[in-house]
Amino acid sequence: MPANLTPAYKDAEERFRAAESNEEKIAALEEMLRVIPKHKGTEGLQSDLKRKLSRLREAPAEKKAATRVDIFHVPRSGAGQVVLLGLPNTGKSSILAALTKAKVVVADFPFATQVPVPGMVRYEDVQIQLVDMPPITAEYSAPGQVGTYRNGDLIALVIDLSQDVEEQILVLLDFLESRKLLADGKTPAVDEQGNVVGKKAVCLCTKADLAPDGAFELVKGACDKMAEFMRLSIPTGEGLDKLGEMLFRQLNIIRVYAKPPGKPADMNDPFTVPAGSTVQDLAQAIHRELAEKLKSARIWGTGVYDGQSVHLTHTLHDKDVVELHFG
Ligand SMILES: Nc1nc2c(ncn2[C@@H]2O[C@H](COP(=O)(O)OP(=O)(O)OP(=O)(O)O)[C@@H](O)[C@H]2O)c(=O)[nH]1
Ligand SMILES: [Mg+2]
Repeated sequence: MPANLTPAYKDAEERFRAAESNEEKIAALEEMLRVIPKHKGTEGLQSDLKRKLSRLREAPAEKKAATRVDIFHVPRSGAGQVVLLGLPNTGKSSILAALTKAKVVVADFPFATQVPVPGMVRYEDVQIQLVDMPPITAEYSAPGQVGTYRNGDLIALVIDLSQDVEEQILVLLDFLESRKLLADGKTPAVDEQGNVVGKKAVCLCTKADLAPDGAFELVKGACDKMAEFMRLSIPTGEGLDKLGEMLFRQLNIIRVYAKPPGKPADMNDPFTVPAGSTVQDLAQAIHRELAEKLKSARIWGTGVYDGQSVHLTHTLHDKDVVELHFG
């Protein structure tokens, strides 16, 4: 086996080994194929995985009762997935309770949350998935928990400003760094094959209403790998109306409205694509097979005149309206 497999691959492989149903095995194999470094050294392994996958896909359907679900695998939904990370009782569930419709347990005792619970945070016309998590401590984190963080797009550290912030930072950074989960705010951790290993992280500082002077500044000074810091308070509402915008910005995505030729665009339902995406990338995101037939596009938005015809390599901007012409 090649030695240069990534932690993401090894996680998926671990899930494959632990899988009890074909459905779980197929999901794990698909993930392994998605994240496996693509180079000559892994070609044999790639075809091996593909063979296993097609054999499993052809296998007769299993009885439902045999299916066991990995509770730490949270299927992605919306424009991006943000996963909370914090010590017990720091206010993680309270953030979901305030900003989403998810049914979470908020309680003044530790370990109130025992499984991940996703909810949707709205920012303008975009829905961002926020995942409440069980807490971690210096001694304990649930075995499947790392997988949830690796699967997400962004990690949000939750630090309770009313408690010892330095101790919390120590535990959280140790958890992230020992598992190579953390990327630098600016340059992501990339392995030899160019695969992004670490995740971007932001820091949500909770209970701002109870914070001693200087606590927020202390957090900012001690976590230089965070992309952004935000003060939050449930009782005073501080920061709550700004969180959606911050997550949208840090997810580094743009929304684009697709317009059928000769008809108005549906301005209520944007596609979201990574910032820097081109017209061709958008077509791929909408429909892989149709994308091959894409011939030209017209754009209303940033840096163009209304309805300008552009090349397929044209870089899109947030809120562009795009009319795709297929041949
Ligand atoms: N004063 C104040 N209390 C808060 C704030 N946010 C949460 N709390 C309280 O802190 C306690 C813990 O809140 P939770 O949201 O359950 O904390 P958690 O991080 O989800 O806890 P675990 O699930 O055990 O990890 C509850 O009593 C909340 O009411 C805040 O901004 N200000
Ligand atoms: Mg909780």
